[in-house]
Amino acid sequence: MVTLAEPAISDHLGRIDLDGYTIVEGAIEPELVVGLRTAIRRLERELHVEPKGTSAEGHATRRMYNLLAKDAAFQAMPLHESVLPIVERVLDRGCLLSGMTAIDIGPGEHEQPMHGDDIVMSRHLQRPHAPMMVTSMWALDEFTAENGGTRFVPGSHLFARTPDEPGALDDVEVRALEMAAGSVMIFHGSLWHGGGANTTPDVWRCGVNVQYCPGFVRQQQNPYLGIPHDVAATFSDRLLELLGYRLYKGIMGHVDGASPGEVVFGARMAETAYRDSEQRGTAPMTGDLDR
Ligand SMILES: O=C(O)CCC(=O)C(=O)O
Repeated sequence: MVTLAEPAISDHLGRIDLDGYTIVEGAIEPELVVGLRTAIRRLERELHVEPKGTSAEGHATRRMYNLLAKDAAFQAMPLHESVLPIVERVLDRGCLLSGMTAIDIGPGEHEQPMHGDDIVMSRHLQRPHAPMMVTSMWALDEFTAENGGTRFVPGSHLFARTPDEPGALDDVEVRALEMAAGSVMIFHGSLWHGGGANTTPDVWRCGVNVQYCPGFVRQQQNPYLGIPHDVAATFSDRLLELLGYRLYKGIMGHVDGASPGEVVFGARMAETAYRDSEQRGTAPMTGDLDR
């Protein structure tokens, strides 16, 4: 595992600003990589996961959503010390887990259409804009140009256009993400990218997208309904916070004045809208929001 000290975090942030992405080499402990890959392949068998057959999800790709409800092994991912400190600096500590998807690209898969992960929000904001999503793509197998390593366009998070516009891809440099199992690419949600074609006869490419969004944005995968509350009750406080069980900036997401976590888990996650942030001095109207 890479322990991220301040100079390294600043380097990664600089790369994300400039190029739209950074790669944390050797980020993940080898035993965690093996454990996650084993869990994914076991669940694929047990749950009879088949390609979903859309152009976004693929015709030879096994995808699984809502991972935190499926196996306790996945709880280590959103909190990982080699990734989360970078994401928290791009967004802020109130960021949310937007979703986690296992993406196992099989032989014969075609290229996924190029897109930005925050394309839904880009329709409402003028590009380029601040990231409305930050994606960490975890390689659980080696990623190569042949087995479906993610294709991406460096610097495209700064483009005013989106990749679906006619001719948008004509004059851009498309790279294939090649990285060893255990490395993680972290990228700005507006970066143009897509899963690669798998031209190998028999090599699968297993990756997991762990995606985060600002605390004021709707999560792509709904954890409040997707993760049974007795399962969520076993999660750490920080993981519950990342799922949105506390309030963003002391107000966003409240349920009749209480945090969602207080409604579901009681005192452990209690927070009262307006009052608690005023007492902390971080209230939106009267305090220092950044404290
Ligand atoms: O599998 C990949 O390499 C990228 C997947 C992706 O970008 C997506 O599904 O949104």
